[in-house]
This record gives sequence, structure tokens and C-alpha cells, in this order.
Amino acid sequence: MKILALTGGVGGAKLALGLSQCLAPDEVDFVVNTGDDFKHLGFHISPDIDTLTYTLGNVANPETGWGRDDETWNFMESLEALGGDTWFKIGDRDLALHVFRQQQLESGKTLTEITKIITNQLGIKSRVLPVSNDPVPTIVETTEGPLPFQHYFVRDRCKPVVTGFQFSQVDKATLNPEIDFETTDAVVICPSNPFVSVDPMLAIPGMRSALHAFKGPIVAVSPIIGGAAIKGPTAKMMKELKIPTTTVQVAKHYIGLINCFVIDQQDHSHREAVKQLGLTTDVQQTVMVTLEDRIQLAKAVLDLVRNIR
Ligand code: FO1
Repeated sequence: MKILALTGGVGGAKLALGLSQCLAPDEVDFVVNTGDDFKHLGFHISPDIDTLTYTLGNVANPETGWGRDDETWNFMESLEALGGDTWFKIGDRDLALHVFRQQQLESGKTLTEITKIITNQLGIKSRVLPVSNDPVPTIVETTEGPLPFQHYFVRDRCKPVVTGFQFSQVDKATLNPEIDFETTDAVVICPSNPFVSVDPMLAIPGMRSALHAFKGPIVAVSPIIGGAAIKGPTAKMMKELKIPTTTVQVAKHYIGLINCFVIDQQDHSHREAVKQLGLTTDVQQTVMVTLEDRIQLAKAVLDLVRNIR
């Protein structure tokens, strides 16, 4: 069975790791959000690609979920001493990757080609595909004005009140031609932030229509558990957008696109409401603390899609 998994952020990478442990490398392609990408300190930064790559390569920082394990911070400390910009932390090992990526981009390679080199080097055999090779920067609209995503997320610690999102450059972007729906049996939308990890991918011309035309199961895993998000600003964004912070609202967000929705055990009382939306529903332990949790949830998702295929 061939899975196409849409992912962004730390929550998405956790389930992606579980899927990679349950499937052969050629049975899963990962399609990754690049709306978080930005140019910083002269480098092209691709946080969601790197979070996934480091996670699948077993070198992710276990405390943060992003960045490298066994990291040192000499570059940042020296930059700070010079009075440079240090709100976005690039560790020494991570810096090497960024120097490499920037050089490769300047030599004319695409983000997909460069990601392939990096994932190969880390021993990752599944394909990690940026959703597009073109820039698709997410702008967060806030009561303080529009903010580039990383300024909102890291520099301002998600404090500004969100009023909406802009995916202004998507119209000029092309979907990664390596994304192959023809050979895909099921699509999994990982428990990533629907607004800033998944929606930017759905906004790229051709993505929604490809999903609408897709005949197999499309399953989304809820990032909202018991009215909150495990990590990140999903629940805070929902509150500010005046959307009730329930798993049912996440299912509604994807309505018309998905046919299956996985909710957490804590939300079992919402199952009926999700079913009423016409979705096949499964209740699982979706909080992923250990590797075993990731594998368990991945197995459950795969069982679900096998059963409804
Ligand atoms: N997240 C932070 O909260 N603080 C940082 O300093 C930071 C640095 C960073 C460097 C490289 C990288 O690939 C990711 C980094 N992230 C950092 C994480 C990242 O910006 C966000 O988690 C995602 O964009 C949200 O999915």
C-alpha cells in the first residue's frame, strides 16, 4: 500500500516517524509544508522539511522537536556578541546544513533535489517532498498588522492576536511534480496545524483538485485533543478566529476533502458529531510521547485506511 502523508511541524513529524516505522520506504512519500520557509542570516530556512528530516534521520533534538540533537551554539553566541540577530536559533550542526542548502540553491538546484541529498546522507529512504519548489511564504494577519510566519511564531512567540492568514504567492507556485497521486492508495493528513501547516499546502494550485479527484481514503488525524493542542498555537488561533476549540471543528475545517477522521480517546464524546458530518471516524490514543505511541497511532491509521479501501 502506498501512502502520501501531508505534514508540517513537530506534531506532523511524530506521526510521520510512526508511518516510516510501519511501512517500507517506497510505501510512503512525505509531502511537506514550505509556508514556514524564510530567508534569515542569508540562509534559506525550511523548518518543516528540517524537522521531518532530522526526525526521520533520528537526529532531532528530543526537547524541542526542531533542530539537531547533540547541538552546540558557538555560532549563535558569537553572533550575539557581535550584536547580530539571534531570535531564531541556528545551532552549529544545523548551520552546516544551512550553508550547504544555500550553496546548492545558489548553484541552481531545487529544494527537492537538495532535500534528496540531505535525506540520503541521513539514511532516509522514503521521499521527503517539499510541497513546492517555489516560495509560498505564509503571512499571519494579526491585530498588530501582517507578520511573516517566523516573526509571528518564533520572534513574537505567537502572542499577537490572529485575524487571518495570507498565502499570497501561492498563485505563482507549482505543485512539486514529484507528488504522485496516481500511485497513491491513501492520503494521510498528519496532526499538524490546519491553518498554517496544512492550508498552505492545500492553497497551492492543483492540490485541492488532486485531492478531490482522488478516489482512495483521505484520513486526517486531529491535532486538537480535549480542546487543546499538544504543542503549538492551533487552539489559540481557533479561539482568536472565534472557532470553538473542539476536534469537531477541525473535522469541519477539512470537510469536502477528507472521508476519515481520527479523534483522541479524550474526545470520544465528540465521535457522534464527527460521524454526523458523514465521516468514517476512529478513536485512538493520539498523544505521542514515546516512539511506541507514534508506531501505535501509525498502525491504527493504516488499519483504518486498509479497512475502508
Ligand atoms: N523554533 C523556535 O521556537 N525557536 C527557534 O529559535 C527556532 C529555530 C529553528 C531553526 C531551524 C529550524 O529548522 C527550526 C527552528 N524552529 C525554532 C522551529 C520552527 O521555526 C517552528 O517550529 C516551525 O516553523 C513551526 O512548524
